[in-house]
Amino acid sequence: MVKSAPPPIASRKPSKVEAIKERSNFLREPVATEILQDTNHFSEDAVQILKFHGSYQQDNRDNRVKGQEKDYQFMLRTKNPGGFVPPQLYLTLDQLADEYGNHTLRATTRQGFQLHGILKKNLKAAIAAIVKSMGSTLGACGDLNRNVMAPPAPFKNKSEYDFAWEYAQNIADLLTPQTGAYYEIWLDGEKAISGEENPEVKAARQRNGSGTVFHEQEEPIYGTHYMPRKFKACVTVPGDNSIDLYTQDLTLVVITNKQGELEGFDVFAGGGLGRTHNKEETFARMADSICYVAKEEVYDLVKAIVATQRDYGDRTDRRHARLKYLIHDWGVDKFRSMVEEYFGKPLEPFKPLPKWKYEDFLGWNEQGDGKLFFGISIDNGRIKDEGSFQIKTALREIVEQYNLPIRLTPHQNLILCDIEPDSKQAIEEILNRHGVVTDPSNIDQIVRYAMACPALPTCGLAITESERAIPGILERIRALLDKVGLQNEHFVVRMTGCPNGCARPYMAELGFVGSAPESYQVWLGGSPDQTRLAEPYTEKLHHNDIESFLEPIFVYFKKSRKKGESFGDFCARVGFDAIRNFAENYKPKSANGGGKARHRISVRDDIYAVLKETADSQGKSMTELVNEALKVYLKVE
Ligand code: SRM
Ligand code: SF4
Repeated sequence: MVKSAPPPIASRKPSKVEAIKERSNFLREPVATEILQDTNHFSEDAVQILKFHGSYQQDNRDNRVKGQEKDYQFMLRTKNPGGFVPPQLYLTLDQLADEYGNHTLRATTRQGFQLHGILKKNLKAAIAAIVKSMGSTLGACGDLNRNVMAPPAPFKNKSEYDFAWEYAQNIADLLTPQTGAYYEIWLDGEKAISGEENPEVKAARQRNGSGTVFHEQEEPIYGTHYMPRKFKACVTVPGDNSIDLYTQDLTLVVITNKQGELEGFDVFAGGGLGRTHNKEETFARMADSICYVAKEEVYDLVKAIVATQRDYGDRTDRRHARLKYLIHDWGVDKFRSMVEEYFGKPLEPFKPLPKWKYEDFLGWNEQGDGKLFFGISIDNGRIKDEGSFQIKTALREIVEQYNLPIRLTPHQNLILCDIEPDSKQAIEEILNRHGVVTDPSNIDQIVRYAMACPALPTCGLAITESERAIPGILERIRALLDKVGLQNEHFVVRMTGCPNGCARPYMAELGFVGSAPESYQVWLGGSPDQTRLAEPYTEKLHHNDIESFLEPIFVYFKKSRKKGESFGDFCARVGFDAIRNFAENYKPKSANGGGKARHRISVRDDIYAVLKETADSQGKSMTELVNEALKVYLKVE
């Protein structure tokens, strides 16, 4: 099969970022020059290139004052294939958060860590420290392959998990940018001390299928222009959907034989969630099954898919540049034939797979080699010390004392691995002493399965609050469920401050997507195992109206659900017309459920955040605190 020449970069005008990449001399400039300047921020062009190095220029949006310069700071994101963080790297990140950051670490939805609040003058020292602790931020952001995800549960007696981690690492290596820019800029040219690269991966990177590589270029796979947009991949095992496989550009599923030996991979492609409100041409999309590939050919197939997107992805409109749009516009058949051209032969049919399941593996679990692993729920991935809740200190103490590796989960949680059974009690004691809930059944299950993106104050794209708002909103949802008689009910709630979808809200059973200040678009109908896309039910729900909006829907669910049916499955089964019809005719029994009268007032988002923080640190409810404060202010006895 002979591959025809790829199209010229674009017959329409390429986007601004394409020219910035081209001018950058493989990600060097203008970052290399500007990092040496005594300024507190980078130019527009440098900001774009800096992303490829794993950092975003941000400003603290709480501190914005009209007419004054922004409070510039930087976010740093690590790349940890399969979420694996060795103990030394964890301790370095923990220290950097205190030394240069905002004293928090943020576990992300793609199994990485983020540091926030770093000043430009400290960026180089922070990146150098990460690299010297065997970590990396290279390619954590930017138009290239992002962190490769894999199931986080560290089973040692299930060979398919080993293969998933091995290939997640190898795909990450295969698609790592080859430019020397990273080491030149952040380590003064000193190459990182890293293990020998897998020779198979090295050879695969150079091997030209049919036009998959550029010869004699610093970047054999990416070329001068890198990818048209970010590219996201994961490797999982049959049945384990802890990595939200339908939302990825590329998913490989390990296929083993009866003896547990690796044979090959099933391949999905074309998932992605980012969209823009009121732009119908942008949408969340679930990945399609594409083919099966034998293990010997997996790198060539990955390269063929990457090359197809690299050469045919839209470089003129960044809102239309992800692989999902190429597959949507072409159809799966045309996509398959183009991949075949690069691959050099026909693709094999996809193999049947069992049903997907989602488990979070919180609490104590057997690892399968005599050791234990312990999954800890971290609210929205934010590792911080606050009042009597000192998870950051507890984790540092544990990792220091027991030298434990960590696996970050795609749900912003963390798993301590390789624990000797006789350390179990002492580790639990450290956590309890620092106010961390160790028994997952003591966590409200709505909170346990919920996620929110960072949004305000760090995210420049946030339309409204997310991470800071979700605790209060979940508390209110719990109260409402109790009120309508759904005491022990739980389902997947996810929230984002804008439609980009960073906490994957479109796969949730109840998704909140920021659509205006203090308001959310509401998505219903995703499944508990994230195998179905939700749909937008309403465009703008003010957060004050959450109870009146959700109450009829919960009552309908309680009344008409099938036995054991989850909230998301119920919404998808009955459909939005039926839900709307029920809601329109619904008459609440009494405004407050017949109990004591409660009145609702709204407070500004920033005041809400301080109120929540103070209430948490004082161990009081927010209502108690407001009443106390108002009593004093209004001089009420
Ligand atoms: Fe994201 C941009 C945070 C996972 C879709 N994402 C951003 C930025 C960098 C904002 C920006 O561009 O200025 C956010 C930084 C906020 C901050 O202050 O930290 C941000 N995204 C995150 C994280 C930290 C959210 C979290 O709660 O953990 C996740 C980091 C993952 C990592 O370690 O690499 C994160 N982002 C995702 C995911 C989920 C996933 O990958 O599984 C998605 C949806 C899946 C997808 O890509 O389709 C996602 N982020 C986006 C998009 C929309 C992309 C698109 O195709 O339209 C943007 C905006 C953009 O790229 O233009 C974005
Ligand atoms: Fe920012 Fe939007 Fe992503 Fe939230 S979903 S982190 S608001 S880009």
